Amino acid sequence: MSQTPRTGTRTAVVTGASSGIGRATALRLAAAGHRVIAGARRTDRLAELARTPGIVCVPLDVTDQTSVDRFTEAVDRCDVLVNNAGGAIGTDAVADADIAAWQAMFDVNVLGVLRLTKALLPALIASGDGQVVTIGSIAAREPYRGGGGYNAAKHAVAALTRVLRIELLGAPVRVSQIDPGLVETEFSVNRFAGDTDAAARVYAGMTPLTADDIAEAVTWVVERPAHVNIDSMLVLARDQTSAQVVHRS
Ligand code: 8X3
Repeated sequence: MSQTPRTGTRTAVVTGASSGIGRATALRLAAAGHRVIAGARRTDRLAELARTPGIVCVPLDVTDQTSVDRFTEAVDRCDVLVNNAGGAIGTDAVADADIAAWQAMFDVNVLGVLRLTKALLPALIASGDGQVVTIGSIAAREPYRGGGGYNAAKHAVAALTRVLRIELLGAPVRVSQIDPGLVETEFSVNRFAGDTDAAARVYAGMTPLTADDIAEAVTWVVERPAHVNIDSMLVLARDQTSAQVVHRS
């Protein structure tokens, strides 16, 4: 069996690539010599990414099966799928849960991962060394006050990812989940519906991770030799030890 590191060109599909961890991952994988197919809803931002050598951009809304089907038709090869698209809506207590917000979180975080994974699994298997790398969250491991729908959705992502790993045992596809803690991206601005002051308070007085820190972890996972499966990875800032325990100066 070959123990050769994965240094050859592979085609990586990255979802949610218009900003944050997705964008940083697309850029890092392209810089490492991989061919990247970047998908996202915000096509104006994709245009900017498309100017980067090695990156092809295709519109993608992971919550829309028609969009996923069109996107998949444009994917001629897929060695790596980075399921990054996702996000949180609000911090309501369960008692005050907004059903529509929960449905939206399940649609993008859980069903989005399912739609892309299901659509690209044949190509991943055909590649002979496929890899699914799903961006989970510390919220996938640890429930926290106000986490409600996001915790439930990310726990579901973790279950789906683990089941996939188990079901693909014996197939040439690796399955990994990378769980970031506090990463300063548009995540919190989106969670607080554009309230930049509320978003800034999430990272106040501490040094959060950057999107590129996670992109570097994804790239490392992708570049392990074919026989090495990094099942899961929790990546936290030094200033964070659990979901709601953060050192702030
Ligand atoms: C984002 C991290 O702590 O806001 O996935 O849930 S957290």
